Amino acid sequence: MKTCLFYLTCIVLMVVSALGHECERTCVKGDTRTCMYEFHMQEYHSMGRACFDCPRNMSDCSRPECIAADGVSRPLLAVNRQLPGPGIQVCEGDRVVVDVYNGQLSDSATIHWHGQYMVNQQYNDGVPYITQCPILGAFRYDFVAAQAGTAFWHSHTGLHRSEGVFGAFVVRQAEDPQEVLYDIDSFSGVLVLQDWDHINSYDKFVGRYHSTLDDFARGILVNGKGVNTDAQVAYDMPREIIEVTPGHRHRLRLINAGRLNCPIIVSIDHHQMTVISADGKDIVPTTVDSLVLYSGERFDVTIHANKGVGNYWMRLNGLVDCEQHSCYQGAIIRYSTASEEDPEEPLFYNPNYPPGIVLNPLNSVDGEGQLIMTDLEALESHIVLPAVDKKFYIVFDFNQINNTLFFNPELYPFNAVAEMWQANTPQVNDISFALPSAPPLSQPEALKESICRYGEDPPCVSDYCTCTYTMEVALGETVEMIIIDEGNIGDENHPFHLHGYSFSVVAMGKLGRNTTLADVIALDEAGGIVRKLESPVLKDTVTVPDGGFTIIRFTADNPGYWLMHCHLIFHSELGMSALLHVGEQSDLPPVPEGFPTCGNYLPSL
Ligand SMILES: [Cu+2]
Repeated sequence: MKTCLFYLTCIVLMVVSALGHECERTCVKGDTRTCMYEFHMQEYHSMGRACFDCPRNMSDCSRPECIAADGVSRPLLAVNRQLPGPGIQVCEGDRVVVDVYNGQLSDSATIHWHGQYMVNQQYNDGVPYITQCPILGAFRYDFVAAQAGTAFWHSHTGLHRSEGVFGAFVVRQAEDPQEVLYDIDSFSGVLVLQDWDHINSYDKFVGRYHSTLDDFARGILVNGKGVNTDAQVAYDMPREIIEVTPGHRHRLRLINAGRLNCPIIVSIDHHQMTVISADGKDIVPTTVDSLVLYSGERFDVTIHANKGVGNYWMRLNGLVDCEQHSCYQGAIIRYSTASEEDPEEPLFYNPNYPPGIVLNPLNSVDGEGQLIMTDLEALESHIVLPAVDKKFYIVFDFNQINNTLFFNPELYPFNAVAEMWQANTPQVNDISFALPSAPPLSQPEALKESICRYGEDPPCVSDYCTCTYTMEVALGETVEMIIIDEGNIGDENHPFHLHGYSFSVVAMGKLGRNTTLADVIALDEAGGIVRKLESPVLKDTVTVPDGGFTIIRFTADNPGYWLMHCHLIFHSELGMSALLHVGEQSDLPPVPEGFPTCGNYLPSL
């Protein structure tokens, strides 16, 4: 019965996806709708039978339910047999109802709406064991799309996002303050970027932490498409094509849904980009030659199709974990009257920024021609209050400890194994975040068993400390978070993401190849850190430079339990996370009727 229902739904979905969803429309003031979606999640395969003779017959690669990717056949996890999963494009104020059907053989799921703050609809944030129980069968998300801008959705369970469970979530406005800057904001101008691999993430994760496998990516995809750049012999595959109308200014919405540490440099041959929005929030337009997106970030840009009619490369070059295998990709900016062919210029890996201005460079805060987040201005002017009620120091780093998830301190401790076996543990303030046994939002008593609080001694006896690390804030307090990456190991960075809020990015700095909490505090006390309090950019995800810091501020006006974490999936799943608890249980809307419950069953003997 379940299978029959599934296929019937699929046929309906195919028809719907060919026509476009009824909510995908020009937004008109006063016209808000209820937008219904069905998400069917299932283990699936790229280059499966739906792909027929792809890539020999190139048009077969675009058949419904064919996930061609870069032509490599591998298992994955998909929603509605699509990669990326179905995009949701609605208007501000629409009610979004998504029924998630978990068709996996043995795993649970949740969906997080990255970029929606869920004010008064906290039960929809989609974090397992924090805002809801994991979905075993089916679950309905039902919320108002309250934040306009470019966002995305993804599973927040295990490695799902890494396996393909993500998609665009775009909220347009009837009256967009940036409207004068572009002529066309098409539904197809949404570009979901991701790093890509040729094995599944579970093999990768287990291989990385229980054996000696690397954690490097093997490619980059744009809207699930691209050429295999890791192959000995390259063969053609369909690329993403962005059609532009000569003479017109187009709005493109870029999303990095990536999983490993693969910051992506985006540039377009012979065209500058004007950045108009960061993480869905309007900014004073800033023209650049290239920009970097870290996992979880979004930037909206406009490009002016005012060059010679033709085809131009949009180049995507990966950094850090995308460097070892020289991961790059090309999408095509095609003028509508141009011939259907690839651009003539050679396409190759280049980890250097193209000449000109780069926005958001990796681990650099003051290079020539470089703009960082504190150089941007929010479009709507605002002043950040000079005083804060609560200040938190959040130190990200890899620690060389006996994480009992991979080491046995009695049998094979960290220091007794060869270097190739010494997997480091990503932590926050020397603690590995542990999920409680039930979501505190609806079952607050569950938190008591595992909670440890910021500023208190954690209840740990060994060098591996794990608990539900929580920062407590009263409703309405102003908060400053000084996020530091000590950078002791490697030359990585961490993209920090906070649920439930956008925050002002007031400072960003780098002290050296590595640093310490004490050094950052000393620098700050000596007046060495200037905070930008006039119209700083508002974001929900921001990079923290290696050996440096990023300082954010916000008013804690959204009560609830909000996860904050590194957005790199191996890091967050290993506990580079913490919980922000704002307000009291009485500040929350009532638990929805029939909301599922969960918990451990360990009765006393
Ligand atoms: Cu990280």
